[in-house]
Amino acid sequence: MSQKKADNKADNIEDLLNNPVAVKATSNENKEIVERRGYQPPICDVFSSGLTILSDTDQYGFTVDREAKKKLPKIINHKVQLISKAAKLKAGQQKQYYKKRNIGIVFSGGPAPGGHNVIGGLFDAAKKANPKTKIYGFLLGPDGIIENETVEITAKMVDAYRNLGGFSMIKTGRTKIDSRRKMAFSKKTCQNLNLDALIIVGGDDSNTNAAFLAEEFYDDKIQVIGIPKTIDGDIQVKDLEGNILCAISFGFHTAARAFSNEISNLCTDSGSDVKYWHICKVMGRVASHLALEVALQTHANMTLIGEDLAEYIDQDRIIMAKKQGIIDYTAYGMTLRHLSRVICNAIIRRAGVGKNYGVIVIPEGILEFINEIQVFIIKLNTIIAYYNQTQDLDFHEAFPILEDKLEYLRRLAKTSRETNIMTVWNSRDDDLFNDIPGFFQEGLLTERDSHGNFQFSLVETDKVLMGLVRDYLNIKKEKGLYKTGIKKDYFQKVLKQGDLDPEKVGPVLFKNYINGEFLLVRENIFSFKTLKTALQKADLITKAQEIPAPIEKIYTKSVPKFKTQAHFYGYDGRGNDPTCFDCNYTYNLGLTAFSLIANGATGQMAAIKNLEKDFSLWQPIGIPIAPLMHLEERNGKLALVLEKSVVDVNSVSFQIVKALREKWLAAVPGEDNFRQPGPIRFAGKTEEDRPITLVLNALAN
Ligand code: FBP
Repeated sequence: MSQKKADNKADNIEDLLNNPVAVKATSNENKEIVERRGYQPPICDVFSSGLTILSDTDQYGFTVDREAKKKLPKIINHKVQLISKAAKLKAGQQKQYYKKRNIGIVFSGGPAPGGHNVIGGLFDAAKKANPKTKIYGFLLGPDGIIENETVEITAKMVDAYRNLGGFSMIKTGRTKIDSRRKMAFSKKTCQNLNLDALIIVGGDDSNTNAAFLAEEFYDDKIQVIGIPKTIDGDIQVKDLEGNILCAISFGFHTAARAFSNEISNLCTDSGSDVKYWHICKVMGRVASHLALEVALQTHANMTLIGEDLAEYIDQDRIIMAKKQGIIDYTAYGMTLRHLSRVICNAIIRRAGVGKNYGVIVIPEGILEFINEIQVFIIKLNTIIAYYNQTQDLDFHEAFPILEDKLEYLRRLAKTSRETNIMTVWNSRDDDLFNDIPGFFQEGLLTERDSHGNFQFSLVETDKVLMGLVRDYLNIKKEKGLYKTGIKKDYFQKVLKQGDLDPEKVGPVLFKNYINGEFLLVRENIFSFKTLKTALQKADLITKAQEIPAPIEKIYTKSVPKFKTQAHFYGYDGRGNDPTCFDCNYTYNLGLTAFSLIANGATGQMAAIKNLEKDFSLWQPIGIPIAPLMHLEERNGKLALVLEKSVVDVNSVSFQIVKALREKWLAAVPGEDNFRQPGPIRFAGKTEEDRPITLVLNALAN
């Protein structure tokens, strides 16, 4: 290209870039974002006067863990605190409430839609109480506290992120403040910033951190408040009597709605080109709350719920064992093999009515509920943690490739009996482990996160399961038990078009010709050769004759093809802009956090009671974190952590999903029962403005 031509082109591009249409079309801003930023969430009535008071209540009790009592003595006796509106306080109190403060806030763990509104609510309340108050954002999660990396949050920053998803304003990280050293650095940072209070927005592990920091900072009068965040929805708090204090963590509704929209689109697609089974893995590190909500939102053909599998009892095995006078412990809980059979049976039943397609939802954490896998996870956690504690190099650095890791395990199995040092891995474990596919072994040996958690999102759970399903389907196919049902009138039409008598061929070809709406090829016909033999035996053709084309066509159609497409729904939904529910919830959580701080609380989690009800009934409260802690296996040892809440199989929402399972599987002639929730709509009234799980569970009260 000549220099002149190149210059012209550059000028042209400059002109184009400055063209108002191009400027608008390529801008980062759009109408939706502008509308979102301008939305002012409604505030709970208790905040309307700008002044609140706290009162401790004995109405709600918890079973307190002995270890929690020992480790968190200063905050263990804290009570649930009710927040109410105040018109005026006593002079001293009022001064305290409105005093200038320095407040730090940190995001911890995975992003969850609504985090920016927590900052928005906190910022608005704090600045209203005293415009001189400063809000510091710790950058990149708890590392920001340890390393004193902060930014002072300004009105401009808050306004830029109002009602928007992600944690982009100050970012997040997964570091745990779990050593004396990190604790000391954190304290130093808070003292250097002259902090009055620290707010930790996080999941179970981060709220655990909040409790330990509250205990540590107690005498320095630095208040620590937790905020229940995680798309997994596993921070739910009930008291001893089952009263719901926190129905769900923030971000859950948005992620579930985002996943549901995508999965419902797949339902539409699969029901249109009728050739794929879509295997949808949805996030949720352990609990299956997200999968349950997706089931309610989409009515996908099959949704597995981990907690349900854990409850499974194989009655046949129990009866068999009883006859032999023994107890078969393997009958309790679902095995991977058995689960693959349950899935196969559903696929075969749908195929029988001509439906070689569908949508299966698999929760990311399902393996946690499969006994045999759970045992491996715990044993390997212990081995890795022990190695890291006793050797200079990290386990994964010492054994970078799978073969090295397997070799180490092999050695461990051999020496376990002799040395008595690390006895959790014996030769039986090693044999069983060597039976599973390499990519799955690799998954189970994957690096644990900073909290010692197994990283389910890194394991191709769906691949493991669907591999077994495929094998089992092939066995069923070979036995002639997996066939595509052929619509009777279609069969009759095709045969008549080929001048053949369907009434003569039908009973020879199909096992249910007389009564069936969808015809199933006989089990002894599983190849062209066996088909030919059957036709000859019935004198429909001679040995010399070929299989007539219409019969060949019908037979070919009756042989099912199991084609799958795998999808993972996680990071995408986690980054979605929040639903109205999450916008309102999180803004009010920010206001609640400030109210707790202004009233001197510490070691509490800001929460909103009655989330399952109408907004007018939402009740901001403070929940003491310490009494919610219990002992759990982490890094191969028992550690005091906030208890995760998994799906309650007796809950109304689960029972309803269970009762509708068969309907949604739709292994009968006719249409599927898919539901289309549609995309997250920010403006206007949506059909349901809170998680369906919550709406249904509220029916129990
Ligand atoms: P949090 O509990 O920290 O909010 O994170 C939840 C989650 O999104 C899980 O659903 C998922 O298993 C995990 O984070 C993924 O972790 P990472 O972001 O480190 O890949």
